[in-house]
Amino acid sequence: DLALAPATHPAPVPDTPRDERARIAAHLLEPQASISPRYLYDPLGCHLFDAITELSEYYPTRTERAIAQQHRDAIAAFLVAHVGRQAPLVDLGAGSCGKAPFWFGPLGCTDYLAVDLAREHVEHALLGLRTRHPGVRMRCVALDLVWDLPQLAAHVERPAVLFYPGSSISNFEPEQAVRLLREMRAVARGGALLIGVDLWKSAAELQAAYDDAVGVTAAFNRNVLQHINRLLGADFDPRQWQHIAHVDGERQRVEMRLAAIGAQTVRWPGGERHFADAEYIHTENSYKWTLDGFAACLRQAGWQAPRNWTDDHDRFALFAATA
Ligand code: AVI
Repeated sequence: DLALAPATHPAPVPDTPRDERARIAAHLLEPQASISPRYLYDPLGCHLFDAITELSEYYPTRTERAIAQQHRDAIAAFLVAHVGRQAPLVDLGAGSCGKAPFWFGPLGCTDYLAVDLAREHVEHALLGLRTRHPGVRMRCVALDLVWDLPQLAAHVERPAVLFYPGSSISNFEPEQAVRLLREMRAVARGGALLIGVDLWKSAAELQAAYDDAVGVTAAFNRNVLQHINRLLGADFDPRQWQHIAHVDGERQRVEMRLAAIGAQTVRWPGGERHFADAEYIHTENSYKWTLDGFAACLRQAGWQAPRNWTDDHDRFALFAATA
């Protein structure tokens, strides 16, 4: 199991654009260069991620959906037993709002709060949803979960079900995950949590899921360089970088890397970095949990009575817990 961090962690402080550029540059200049995974999600990156979720090798999305369908009644019964019917449903990182409506009926939801950084994207999704679910009040709150999650409490008036699917929690360091889960608990106002969590499995399955045959994940990863070129004014040539998915058994995570194809120097206003042939930039961690490890993480964040539902191969889990 992953070692969990101590009980309190200060929230990071948000950047101004200049700070943001300085921070991106500083990470590129560290001995082990890195780019934050947040920069994977420019508009093209969002489309490429949607395409990833359709790949035969990328099991999480489809497996999570199957678990929800198979265990819908039991999961809803657990949540309703704690919060009652008609509790607000708070969809964290809602995106196209594709997953939450499945739970409207089972939870008797009449109040839906979609939370995402991309307000326009969510507002557009809500237009269609409103006509299909006229009895549900729908609101959108645009905020960055990493910096601003505690602010969400002002928009939640009573005990709510917080919904965080897709194992997005995987892309945080375990100690950061505990901090976010603790902040979620404060937002839930005594309600409950429903969260999707990817599980540790064979290196071969993970390798395939993060380095698919068609190369969609490679394009998703390389696209981060175009995004950094725009943000920083850098001159990365994405064709000169190879996508690598590295399975780290000790840390129970998959690392995405971009390795230089040939020695090269990347320049931006006020800085440059030389990369040797095969030297890599670290772009993402995707932590894979064990059932016990994630239950411990929930408890450490103050959540109670964690329960989980999995698929037949224990590839993925839906966890529910009470605040
Ligand atoms: C969004 N997140 C849960 C995905 C994952 O599996 O870690 C991002 C991703 N990276 C490569 N493929 C998918």
